[in-house]
Amino acid sequence: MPGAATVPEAGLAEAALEQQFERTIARDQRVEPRDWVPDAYRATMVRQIAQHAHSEIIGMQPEGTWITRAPSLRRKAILLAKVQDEAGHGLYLYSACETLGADRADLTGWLISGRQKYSSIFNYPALSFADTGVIGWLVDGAAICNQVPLCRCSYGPYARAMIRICKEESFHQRQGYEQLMTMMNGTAAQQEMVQGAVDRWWWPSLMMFGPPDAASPNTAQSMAWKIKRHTNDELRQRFVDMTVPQAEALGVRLPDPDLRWNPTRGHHDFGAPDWAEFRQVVGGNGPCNAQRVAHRKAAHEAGAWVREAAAAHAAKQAARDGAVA
Ligand code: BYC
Repeated sequence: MPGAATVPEAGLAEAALEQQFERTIARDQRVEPRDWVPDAYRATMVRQIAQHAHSEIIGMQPEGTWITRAPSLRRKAILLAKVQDEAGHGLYLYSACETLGADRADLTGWLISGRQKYSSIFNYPALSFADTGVIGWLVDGAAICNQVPLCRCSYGPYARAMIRICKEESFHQRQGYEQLMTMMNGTAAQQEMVQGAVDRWWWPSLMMFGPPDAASPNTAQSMAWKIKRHTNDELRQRFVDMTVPQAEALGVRLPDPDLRWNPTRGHHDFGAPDWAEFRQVVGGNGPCNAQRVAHRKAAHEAGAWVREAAAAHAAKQAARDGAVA
């Protein structure tokens, strides 16, 4: 019976590969693109990295609307550089995703068709210039809390991408804070503008960490695989504890009547975000979802000729190189 022996052998080989994978995770070593991984690990990593990449790319839009309206050349140059950094983060992350066998064109297609998610936070509008500072302070601040532990993620290419991204996000956070400090030392109208932006972005920033642990279907498995190192609620708490003294130094009020220091816990207590609103936004019905995706789709279509030209150039180059060889 030809082939009969190969089935158990294949099973044996797969079991050995699985053990090797489990050993890598248990020893806190990195999984690399050449390594065998369970299908579910690959699917989880592609989901998370793609969602992260899409967030960086869609995340250019709220602040991007202020580049032409920045109040000075200096602020325009800073904002332009910051938004370009987010594009760079998207590119490293799409590359990391490709090491798992994902196709870049598919990923973009899945973003545009709504099959893959991106962070809820970018579905809110940036209504005043102060919003660009608050996005730097709170949104990049929340991103750092979430992403510093991802530098120790079990998937090597993602962990390494996170190191550089975190350095740049830290710079963005400080730059946003510096902008807000300047505005808080300005006129009453500027101070009001900052407070209004904090009121708008506080709760959506808390939602960036994902649903509460009890409603997070992926956390347990992602922690077991050392993709996530902390739960959503642990990181949300860390962000609140980090941000409260910064808000005091800035002179702004965080819009939560339940926010207070709890000496017993050694942490701040805080109110619950509106999880119904979170579900609406993640489900595609936030204030700017349609606009964000339509804008990305239009940019993708407008860029088709660049992709075609680049592919034609690469084909010509390859033919020329082939002819020389
Ligand atoms: N928004 O089981 P859970 C930036 C989804 S951009 C939308 O807890 P998980 C920046 C989740 O994907 C930084 N969807 O999931 C850029 C899952 O989906 P499925 C963006 C959310 O993965 C420009 C479902 O809900 N950062 O810094 O264990 C300017 C259940 O959740 C959200 C990242 O992408 C959300 N907020 O944990 C400025 C970080 N939360 O299974 C700044 C990388 C959850 O239904 N990602 N979902 O398809 C992560 O760390 C994790 O994926 C999460 C969620 C903590 C977000």
